[in-house]
Amino acid sequence: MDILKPLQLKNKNSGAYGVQNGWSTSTKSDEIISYNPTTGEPIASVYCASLSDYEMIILESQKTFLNWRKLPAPQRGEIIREIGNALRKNKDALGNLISLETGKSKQEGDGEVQEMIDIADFAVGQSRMLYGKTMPSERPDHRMMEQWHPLGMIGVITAFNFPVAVWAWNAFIAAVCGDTVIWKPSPKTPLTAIAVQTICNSVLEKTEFKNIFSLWITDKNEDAKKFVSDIRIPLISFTGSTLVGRQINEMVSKRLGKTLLELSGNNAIIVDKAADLSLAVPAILFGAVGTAGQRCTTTRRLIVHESIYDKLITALTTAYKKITIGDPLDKKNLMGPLIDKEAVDHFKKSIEDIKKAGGKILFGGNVLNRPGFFVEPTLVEAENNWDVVQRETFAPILYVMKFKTLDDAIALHNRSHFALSSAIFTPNVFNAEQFLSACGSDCGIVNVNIGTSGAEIGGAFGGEKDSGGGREAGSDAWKSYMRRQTNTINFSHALSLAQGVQFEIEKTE
Ligand code: UN1
Repeated sequence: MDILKPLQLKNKNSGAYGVQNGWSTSTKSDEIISYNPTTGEPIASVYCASLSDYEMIILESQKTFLNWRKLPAPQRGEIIREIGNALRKNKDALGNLISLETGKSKQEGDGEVQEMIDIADFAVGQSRMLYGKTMPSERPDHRMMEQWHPLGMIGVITAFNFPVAVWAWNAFIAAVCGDTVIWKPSPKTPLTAIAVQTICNSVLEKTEFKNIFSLWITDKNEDAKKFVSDIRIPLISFTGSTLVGRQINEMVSKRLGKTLLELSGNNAIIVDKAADLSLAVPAILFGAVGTAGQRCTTTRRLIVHESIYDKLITALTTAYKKITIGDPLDKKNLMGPLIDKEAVDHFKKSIEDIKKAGGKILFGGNVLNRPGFFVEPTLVEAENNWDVVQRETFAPILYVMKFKTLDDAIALHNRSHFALSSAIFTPNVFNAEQFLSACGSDCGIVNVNIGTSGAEIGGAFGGEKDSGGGREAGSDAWKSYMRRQTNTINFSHALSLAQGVQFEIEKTE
């Protein structure tokens, strides 16, 4: 296939990088097939990484870490700068592959590569800003400070929906912090992972640090459990469902390891009575329909002031009719397929549950009768407390509900197990500030007059409650990849104890 060539992908690819000579040559294991969700047909296959591949990857990564941590952080940043440049060169080809393998639109596929480039640039700057504080000591001629040191080998488990950007948030920041990274991508998107590893290798092969990034692709639950429970990996960063995140958290906590969890969301937009609908409508559309509703930041609930409800529903249904659905590689299409049959089944089940609960379908609700895994973007009048509304269906279903007062809207908004991303559309500064205040949205991401999805990398990304509590990407998320060390240095020639404690042995003449 032409799309695979520029990225050096073959019909059968190795699913493990980081063994002694680079890619594993083992062909004994099962093959993982990558399917094109637009047609349901196979694209190419990958040899599943074996447990012996895994052991070798761990050893090589560990060896690399011992030297990588000694390289001054700004020099580590230089290597990430070059990887960012290699991604710039491959943006179009990688964007195509993301679109082919995940079914997201070409524009969004390219956007995902741009997100990688942005975080690479950010990481370069961060490499000169791994700041520790100094604090005044209570003792004379003492100095106190803190330093940040790398943790070691970081395990990164990513989901199919953002198959490369979320890896880059973790990997580039962890790398400038001095960690090495072992990646277990979703077995639904193995090809994009291999392509990214290949692009990184084009830079790393020229350095002494070939194994700062390694890859092992497996679809075996048992192997994933081994990875998560491996005491040699101090931090597991996981992006995926709350259900799996909870299991991972238990396994990692048991060994007192650290986790960074980016889990499900049930993100809502509040549309206030004087909201500018020319801003709100396109933001709702992108939030609910972008990536076919398969972002963790997808807008799933719409809480609308009763006075503008009819007007907004009319504007939305008119806009929904114009959404172009089809081959995501064709730039005229705004929406591609869901990832696989299972996702379509979840969509169907939710539509059934909506009907049973008495929900009114205002638009869509059907699976499209064509090859691949296409469904209609769907608008439903629903009640917040219904089970189906409370769970995250990874599909383009938007639940609409009304409110009278902002207090009611905020209460409705926060009545969810999840707390990832949220937004309000209002020109009213009082209402906007109330939503941003401690008594407002309980989410990790809270926006005014922009939608819930499409966050920039500069901020810390993550949510609260069942959304996991982790923070990745910008701001001070780098601290998750490092261990903090507190230092007290005495330059007084006398030993004094803190808290004024006296502990002296009586002097005998
Ligand atoms: C995800 O869906 O897991 O904010 C990540 C966004 C993207 C990242 C989404 N920048 O929608």
